[in-house]
Amino acid sequence: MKLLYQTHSPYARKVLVAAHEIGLASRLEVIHHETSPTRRNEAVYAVNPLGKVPVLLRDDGSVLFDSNVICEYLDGLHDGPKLIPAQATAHYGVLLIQALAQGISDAGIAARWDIERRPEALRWPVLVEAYREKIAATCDYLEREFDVDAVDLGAIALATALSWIEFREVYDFRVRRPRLAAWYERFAQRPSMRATALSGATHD
Ligand SMILES: N[C@@H](CCC(=O)N[C@@H](CS)C(=O)NCC(=O)O)C(=O)O
Repeated sequence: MKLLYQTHSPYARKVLVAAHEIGLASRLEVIHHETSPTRRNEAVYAVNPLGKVPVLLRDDGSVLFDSNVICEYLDGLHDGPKLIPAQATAHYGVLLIQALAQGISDAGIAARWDIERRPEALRWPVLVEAYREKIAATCDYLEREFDVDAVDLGAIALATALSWIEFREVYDFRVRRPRLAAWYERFAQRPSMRATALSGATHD
């Protein structure tokens, strides 16, 4: 299978960390693609009408996109402990944490447009603060509520989202959140995380 990837995407990294954790990374040919709404990547658009990575090209020629969809698909390909547990309470607990993590990445990327990507005259600091407030509230919620030491899709999504906001210096999630910070430190030491460090600049 081919994974259309980006070395500085939290969503693409989430898929690759998941693949490492379930022993499927060696089955993926990882191909880096630069994407930006301001610079059309034809190869990515050819397989995903949203023009975004990650995209999974399966061996039978079919295509999956969106990190949530790809992770769920990969989780069905192995017989080990599932990243998305079947039992209802655990299942929705994991999906909830994944949703919060996606929200952190989405808000972080949106904030970064107004921090450094948009032409200076068009930036709006009010919007940056509004997005940072969402990230702050989510981190506060996680500091109170997130109490998991499992390696599941929620944890993977959260670790890759937090690593991205730190990598791009969008928001310091460690301030006033010792539990979340300590959890992240432990998770970041996993071989799956160490094998997939974020790197590279955005090309708009
Ligand atoms: N919800 C999608 C988000 C994917 C996404 O936004 N990818 C970014 C890279 S970080 C991208 O390719 N952006 C290009 C664009 O917005 O045109 C997922 O979870 O896979």
